Amino acid sequence: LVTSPRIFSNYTARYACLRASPLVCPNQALAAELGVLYLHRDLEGKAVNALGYQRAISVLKAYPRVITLENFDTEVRHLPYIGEKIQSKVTYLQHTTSSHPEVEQIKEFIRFGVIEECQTIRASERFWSLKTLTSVHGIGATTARNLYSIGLRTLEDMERYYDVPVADDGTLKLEEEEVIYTPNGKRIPRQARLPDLSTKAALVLRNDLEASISREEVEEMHAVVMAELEELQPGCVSTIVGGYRRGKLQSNDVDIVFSHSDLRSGGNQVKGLCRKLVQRLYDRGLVTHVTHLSGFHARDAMRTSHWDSLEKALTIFILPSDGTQKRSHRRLDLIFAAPEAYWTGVVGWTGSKMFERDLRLWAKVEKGMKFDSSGITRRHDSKKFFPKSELEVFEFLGLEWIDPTLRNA
Ligand code: DCP
Ligand code: MG
Repeated sequence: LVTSPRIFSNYTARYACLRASPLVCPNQALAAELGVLYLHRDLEGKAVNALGYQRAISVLKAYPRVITLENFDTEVRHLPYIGEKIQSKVTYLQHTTSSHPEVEQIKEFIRFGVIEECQTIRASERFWSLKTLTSVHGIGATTARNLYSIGLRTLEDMERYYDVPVADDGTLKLEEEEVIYTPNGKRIPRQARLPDLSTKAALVLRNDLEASISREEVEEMHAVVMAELEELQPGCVSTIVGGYRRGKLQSNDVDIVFSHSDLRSGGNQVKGLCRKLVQRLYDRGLVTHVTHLSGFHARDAMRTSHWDSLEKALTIFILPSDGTQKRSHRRLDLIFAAPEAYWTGVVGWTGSKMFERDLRLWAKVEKGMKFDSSGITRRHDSKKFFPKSELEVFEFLGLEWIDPTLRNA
């Protein structure tokens, strides 16, 4: 795949949704080094600068050859978001073009195999602390900087700060009201509501939640969830989306888009199903925590900033123990689309993040459409369109087909 010239035909395009981006590219080490600069800017809250690096990395991921000093001068520096500032005709894009990474940093990497600023960043205690603190689920860069400013540096500092109880054997434990995980169905305390994943619980579960998930386990989780769903509502369809669908061997979480196969039902079979499924998985001891459930908290109804209007639940899930292996808590995102919104849901959740960002931008700027996971809306008259396949989503938006495994922008 990496060497096939055809798949790279669009590598000069400004929009990530026009470029074919393989999982592993010929300039992977450079992308990783620039990734340090991206992460550093992101942790420090420099969003525009971070996006500049993110865009440059994304462009490099679609470049078909190993970058050398020669092709850098003849070609690479002229790619979008790299090298000279490009005056975009579209004012919407302008703020992103002014923050491209320094040409010199890429050249430095070609010459020396490292970027000096990255060395400095890697040697900085602040960088490692912020990275460590944000590794806890639910702790973002802003919170991490606040925690750092009051003296927290390590996860142990966080445990003390959040008052996580330690058991006699030195292991961390969930507080009584949070003891809800029962891999072999032993003990499920009755609770008035599904437990949120508190920062405290995230700290206790951090080793589980930080570990990556094999494709085999992703598939097993999917099968278990589908079996439960089939009992609740026969005839549902689903696609595992996210990084798994893009071919990643190890995922950080599992994302599944669901719908019902009966197109004539008008979505009645799907309405409210997300909640019911989560409750059922919880009753079975499969879901232990819920970090977000659309329509669950009263305050959700007030929020209008959701990035789509599909029913979804972000949960913590654990497979039942089969007696031979220890099971780990995993993040599991369940997304429910009405039948007509299934394919926009699948496209909208397959990613990558940069692919999705540019897909929305492309639809808006170039096609006068609003794309999101719940459908496509023509901007001037608000007419809604619901493509009947994934290919139709691409065709409708005037895009060439890009295989999911080439959406790793
Ligand atoms: N997505 C999005 N915007 C969100 C949430 C999700 O565009 N607010 C899309 C893009 C993501 C996909 O859904 O690629 C899944 O999101 P993840 O955060 O799970 O990321 P990945 O699945 O791509 O990688 P991994 O889970 O392995 O980290
Ligand atoms: Mg994912």
